[in-house]
Amino acid sequence: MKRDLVANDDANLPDLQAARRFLEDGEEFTLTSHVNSDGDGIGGCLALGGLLRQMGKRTFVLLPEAPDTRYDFLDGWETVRQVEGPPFPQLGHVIVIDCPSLARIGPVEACLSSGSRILNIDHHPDNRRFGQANWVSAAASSSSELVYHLAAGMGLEIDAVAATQIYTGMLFDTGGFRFSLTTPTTLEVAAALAHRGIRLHDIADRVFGNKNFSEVKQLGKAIESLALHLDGRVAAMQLGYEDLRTGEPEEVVNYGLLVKGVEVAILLREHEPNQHRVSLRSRDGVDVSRIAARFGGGGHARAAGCRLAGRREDVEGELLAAIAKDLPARSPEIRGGAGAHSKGEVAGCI
Ligand SMILES: [Mn+2]
Repeated sequence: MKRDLVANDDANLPDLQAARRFLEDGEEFTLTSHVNSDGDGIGGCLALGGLLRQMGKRTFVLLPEAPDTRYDFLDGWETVRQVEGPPFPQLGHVIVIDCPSLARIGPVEACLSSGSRILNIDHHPDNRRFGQANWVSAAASSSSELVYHLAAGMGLEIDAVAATQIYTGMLFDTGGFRFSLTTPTTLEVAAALAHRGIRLHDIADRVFGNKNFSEVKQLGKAIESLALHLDGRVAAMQLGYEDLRTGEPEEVVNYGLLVKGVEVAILLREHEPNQHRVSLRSRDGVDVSRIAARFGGGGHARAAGCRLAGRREDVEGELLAAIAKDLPARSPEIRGGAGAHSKGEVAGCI
């Protein structure tokens, strides 16, 4: 066991052993993640791919779409392939990272057949354990943190390259170690990675700064649309179809929670006319994954999403009606106003 192995209290030993056997048995692995892959998915795929090559395995990262250029500083980013077809390649050993269900890999699912064998690495609480092996823990900050525990448990050498990739996933999903999925173990793993000599401030700048001018202007548009509902407890923002030409920034939703007294933040992104991607964030008290699930979506308690069709006003009305049912009764201190919320807790990606 390596000196700096950090135990994950929630780690299930049979699951770890099954994951290990899966990796030892295969010779060639395709790693993939969800549509609109983020720092956790891309970082986790690249890290585990590199670690498997240490074991003499062949690995490929295949994503539903071209990887976000935000992560082009990660070693191996340029080798990431985007799925193309039909005809779709038929994959053997597949590692699915950061997906609660197989539907989340979008077009990559067409590359799976009855002969495909899947290792499922994920930290979503609603994970369906769809793999032949499942390395799943909702107690982990990120799927990348689970890659760390797996690699450490297998005695693999986590060098600065892998450390940078894993740290990127953890940093992204915890919003810079601020969100509710940040645990003592998360910080211990981050410290172990930092000891590899990775460039902490550079990574933070790449993940959270480094935006295009147009993206920052777009953020301004979203904030301009900010409106409060349900007695100031819900903040809603929207970006219309025309506003999304320069990208679809999901993290914008977090700005709604900056407002004192807001318990739930909503962002509607109209990616096609009258087709909205909905992002939900909450402080303690409202489980937005339940609200998203009512509309066919899902996610984490503090961060979730779904899709809705219709006019923006109607969609917003439906969401507000659903949220109103789940808002807890206000405590007297909250009625008193200022200082109602000391903790701004939101989870990371969905
Ligand atoms: Mn994640």
